[in-house]
Amino acid sequence: MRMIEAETFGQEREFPMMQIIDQEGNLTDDTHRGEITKEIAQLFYSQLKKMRLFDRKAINLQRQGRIGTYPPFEGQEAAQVGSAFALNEGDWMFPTYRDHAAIITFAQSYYILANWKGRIEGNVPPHGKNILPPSVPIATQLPIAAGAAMASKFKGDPTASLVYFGDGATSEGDFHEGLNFASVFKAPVVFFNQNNGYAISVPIEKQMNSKTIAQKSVAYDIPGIRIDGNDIFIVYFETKKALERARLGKGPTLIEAVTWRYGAHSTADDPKKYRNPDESEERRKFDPLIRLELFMKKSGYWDDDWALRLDEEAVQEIEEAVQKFESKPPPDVNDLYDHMFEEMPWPIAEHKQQYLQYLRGGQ
Ligand SMILES: Cc1ncc(C[n+]2csc(CCOP(=O)(O)OP(=O)(O)O)c2C)c(N)n1
Repeated sequence: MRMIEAETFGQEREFPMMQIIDQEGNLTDDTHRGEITKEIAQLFYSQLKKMRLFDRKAINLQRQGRIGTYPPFEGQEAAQVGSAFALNEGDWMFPTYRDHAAIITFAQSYYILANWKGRIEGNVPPHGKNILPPSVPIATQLPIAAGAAMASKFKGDPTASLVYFGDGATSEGDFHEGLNFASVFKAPVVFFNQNNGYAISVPIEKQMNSKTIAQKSVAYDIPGIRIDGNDIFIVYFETKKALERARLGKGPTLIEAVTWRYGAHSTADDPKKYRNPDESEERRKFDPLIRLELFMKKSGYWDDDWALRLDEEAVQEIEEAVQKFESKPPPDVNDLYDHMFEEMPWPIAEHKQQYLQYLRGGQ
């Protein structure tokens, strides 16, 4: 009998895509109708628009040689902004290299720009914000987030952790270790996956046989949900619910937010080599900003003057942030070496001395 239960288990658990507004801006679920006010819609739209403009600006900065390699996120704004807005002030964020919109929203600052210029300040979030530096080694942040959440729990600290990762990360061992530890220890952590269809050039169907990422929650006996990652309302309300559940000691949740990256994996690759450009244009039908605009127009929440002012303010805010980070004095060369170890290992100390000597004009 146990065999039969095991065989039917997967079939009983379906992971339908959850949504509150569809791509035409229609409300498809009434659950949160009372909470979706003009204020919240305008707040969400403002941040989505700012982040889209920021992303385009950052690509231009990279093209002009003013920052280093940059991983764009256009298309993924709702997934990042909606989930970041769901955090409480003292919660913890574990972002990846693509999650600039999540970082800026939670930090309420563009400090992360400095990171993409190789500045140490880019790894130090504004005071009082618990944000780790963006993780570039894929999935390594998941066990770290699970461990940090376990620490919060052991200390009786009422905070939750939110950890971001892509679809590709779910094929790494660290994904499974992170979920297993979090499940066993009922750690207050939310695993927030942005399924943007590709791990660099590898489409998701070549990477895994699982039908969804949400179903991977079954193996760890934790709740798993699949949401429309381009619908900021479902992202916000479901992330908030999962974070509250975590804070109540009920353990982790896996959220799969289905979305799309319109552009390149990073400014170092050309998506035309592995993806039909028409496909990305097709995806604009599901755009997170357009659907919110349509919803706001249908609800009487849209105001053309407000939208115009918003664009002007956003451009100004981003320009000021760029000026601020570009007006900093050149970085201290010691920053390259001084912050990893409490006691510097000798090969690094030797390398540092050689480099300083080279800069002084020696050999
Ligand atoms: C451990 C590790 N292996 C390989 C890489 C090279 N790499 C950088 S990004 C990437 C793809 C990650 O895809 P996904 O997790 O879907 O995130 P996305 O880039 O789509 O946001 C890979 C393989 C890396 N950074 N770290």
